[in-house]
Amino acid sequence: MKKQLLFSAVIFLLAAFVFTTTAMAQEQDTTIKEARIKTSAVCGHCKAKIEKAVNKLDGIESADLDSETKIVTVQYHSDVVTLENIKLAINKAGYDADDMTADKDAFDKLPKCCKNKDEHK
Ligand SMILES: [Cu+2]
Repeated sequence: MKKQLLFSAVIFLLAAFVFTTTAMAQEQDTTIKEARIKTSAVCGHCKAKIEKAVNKLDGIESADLDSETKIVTVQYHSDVVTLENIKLAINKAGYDADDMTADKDAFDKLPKCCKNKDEHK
């Protein structure tokens, strides 16, 4: 009878271990978040530049800018990189990101066609 009890305890501990490990693995997945950021992109050149700037950051799964809406969809690990960091990277590339405006020096260095953000709204 005592042996059976011990056996049950071992099974219980094993089950608890497997459950905890699975729960932890799932918890890691939930750190991936998706953000949609409105940018001041104008042309294909802008799209490439913004995607490159975002992808350069640590913790980015993917970045894809929609040429029609100028919205960049970013999948990122929220435990590695913050939404604000992503927007700052876009600002530093010379573009607005939602309510955060482009870095002035970076914007001034953009090719002329890429500065027509008001005409393309
Ligand atoms: Cu452009």
